[in-house]
Amino acid sequence: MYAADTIVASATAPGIGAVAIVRLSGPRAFEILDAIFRPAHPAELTPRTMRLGDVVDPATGARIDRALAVVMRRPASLTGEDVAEIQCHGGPFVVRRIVALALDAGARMAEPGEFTRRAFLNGRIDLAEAEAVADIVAARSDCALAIALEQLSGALSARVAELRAQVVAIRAHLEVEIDFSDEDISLPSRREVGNETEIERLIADVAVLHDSFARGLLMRDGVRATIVGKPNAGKSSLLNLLLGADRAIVTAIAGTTRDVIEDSVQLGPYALVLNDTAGVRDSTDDIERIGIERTMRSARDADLLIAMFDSSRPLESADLDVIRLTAGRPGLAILNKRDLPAAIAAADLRERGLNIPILPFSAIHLEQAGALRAELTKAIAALVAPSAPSSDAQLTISRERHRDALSTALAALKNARTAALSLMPPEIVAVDIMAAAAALGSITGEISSEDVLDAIFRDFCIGK
Ligand SMILES: Nc1nc2c(ncn2[C@@H]2O[C@H](COP(=O)(O)OP(=O)(O)O)[C@@H](O)[C@H]2O)c(=O)[nH]1
Ligand SMILES: [Mg+2]
Repeated sequence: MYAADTIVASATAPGIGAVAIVRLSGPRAFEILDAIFRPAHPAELTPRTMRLGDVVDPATGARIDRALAVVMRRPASLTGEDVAEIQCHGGPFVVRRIVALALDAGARMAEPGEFTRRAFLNGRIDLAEAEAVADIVAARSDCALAIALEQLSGALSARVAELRAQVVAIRAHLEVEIDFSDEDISLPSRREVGNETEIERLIADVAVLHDSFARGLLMRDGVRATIVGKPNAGKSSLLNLLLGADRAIVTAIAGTTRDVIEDSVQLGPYALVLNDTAGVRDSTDDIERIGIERTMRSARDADLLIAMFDSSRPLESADLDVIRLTAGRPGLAILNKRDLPAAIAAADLRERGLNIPILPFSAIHLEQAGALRAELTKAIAALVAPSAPSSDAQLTISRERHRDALSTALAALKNARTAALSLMPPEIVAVDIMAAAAALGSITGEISSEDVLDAIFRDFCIGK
């Protein structure tokens, strides 16, 4: 299906850069390029070959910029349509002028994500791959990039297609039962055909992919860690050390940090979003009390807790509160200020029930940052590692739309299982089976409504 009109937009970010790209796609792309671009050495336009020339205003003949142009013929192009691109100098005014010339020559301004949307509609990429394009643009860490690239390469689409094919195969078995149910011939019983075991295995496989969402989200958006500990334990010092900057105010006055301070760091392939907090203690100061409430909220929402203890001071009730906060949660304990004479040791924390790894530390010694980063990287890796080492356990989904589609498929398969087990007529089981197939198909866009497409491509920028 080809769009009738030709769209244009700057494919590069607004602002000043060395180069900007103006992109045209549609049936008139070459004609419009021809109208506004004069090659320096006239010759046939060879697809995928850059040509030097001038962008000119066809109305006046005035030169607008010296630029490179390239064309890609349909269907082997980004959008599956004829595509022309002009690489011009990266100034906002130049770009606006060239886009305006293309509009005058008959193009229409592209909507956000319209190039990618056309690529999808023309079968160049499926919906999951289109979403991966947006995820690559939004990636903030190596692992966010890695899952987006995996999805762009079609690994997720292939897996979903595989699952869907299995669902359709069950449907085919049911079809046989439906066709022959009126006839007086002996069919293998449904149990022999194996519908239940097949459905059972499918439920398990779909669940594995569905459950990878928690991990995928951590990989895509980063792991949220909250630093908790009593005032003066060294939380803000730790944040500054990890960020390599004086982000939070550090003083010897307990209760200096009032609000939650957030910033993020790269740790190996991961992004870690750090929250420094006011600290855990009873306070009569109103502002500090609000800060402490926020500490508790941040700690509750965190993926990982960094619990700080001051080794130079005896344990207090606030430390015990911190130990309680870490119960059953992924975390790393820092036994700080080990450069000072020790009042407590790791064993004291263990005795009080602390059950996460403990790192003896000194936040005022810069050279310790490496050890801290290594420990934190380990803690994050444990969090995002697949729980089951099965072959497709590495495959992760990272979009709510995919998770929701998989939940729908899962629920439909479970209904089908119930129906099959209670020996419902095959027609009834088939309804649920088809619902599962439809839900899986919606991930790659086999079945997709305009609303779904609008919601997905709305998040793209213009020119993508
Ligand atoms: N000797 C020593 N002092 C530290 C260490 N870490 C932090 N401090 C000091 O402890 C005080 C409180 O630190 P701060 O980071 O503000 O603690 P917070 O209240 O937990 O945020 C400051 O004077 C820091 O310089 C450490 O490892 N050793
Ligand atoms: Mg502080």
